[in-house]
Amino acid sequence: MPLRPIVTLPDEKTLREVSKPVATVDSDVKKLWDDMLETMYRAPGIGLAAIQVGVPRRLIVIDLAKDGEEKKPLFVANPEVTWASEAQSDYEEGCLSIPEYYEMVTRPAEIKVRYLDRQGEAMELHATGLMATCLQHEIDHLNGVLFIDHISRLKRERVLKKFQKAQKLGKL
Ligand code: GNR
Ligand code: NI
Repeated sequence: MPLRPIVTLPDEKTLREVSKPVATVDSDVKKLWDDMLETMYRAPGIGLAAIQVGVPRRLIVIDLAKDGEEKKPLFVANPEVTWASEAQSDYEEGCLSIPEYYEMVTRPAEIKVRYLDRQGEAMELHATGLMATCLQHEIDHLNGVLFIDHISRLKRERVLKKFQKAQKLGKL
């Protein structure tokens, strides 16, 4: 089952789940990462959390390579932010679980993240720029947090209503 369907709003029951750590990086984890990566490339997107394919595990894939560039997938398990800069940065975010909606989000400009890599080894990564933004966006997913939680309540409720209404009308 390589390509998996992406969970979108209004399915908050799934998207608000808090994902559980993986005990070990085993073949099941690697298979899920591979399916997630394929699903993300196809979407296309630059990051994906396991809960976005309905699996409540603390697993992420990211690839910031542009079209035509060599792919460089990053496989992340059980990430923990160990440091965040005081300096903030603004980036216009989108989410595969909130199709066709984009809004500016302010987050720490740089972070350090401890995680397990594809070999199951503990790693620490210092992320800046788009990588810092994307990692924070994905780690939020593991905690049931969406980027619309970082914007105004008015905008958030408008988006949630739009997706609820679209589903009622059979348009999702
Ligand atoms: O593909 C994606 N693009 C993106 C752009 C700005 C900030 C975050 C992202 S992540 C998103 C894919 C996604 O929904 N990951 O959870
Ligand atoms: Ni997302």
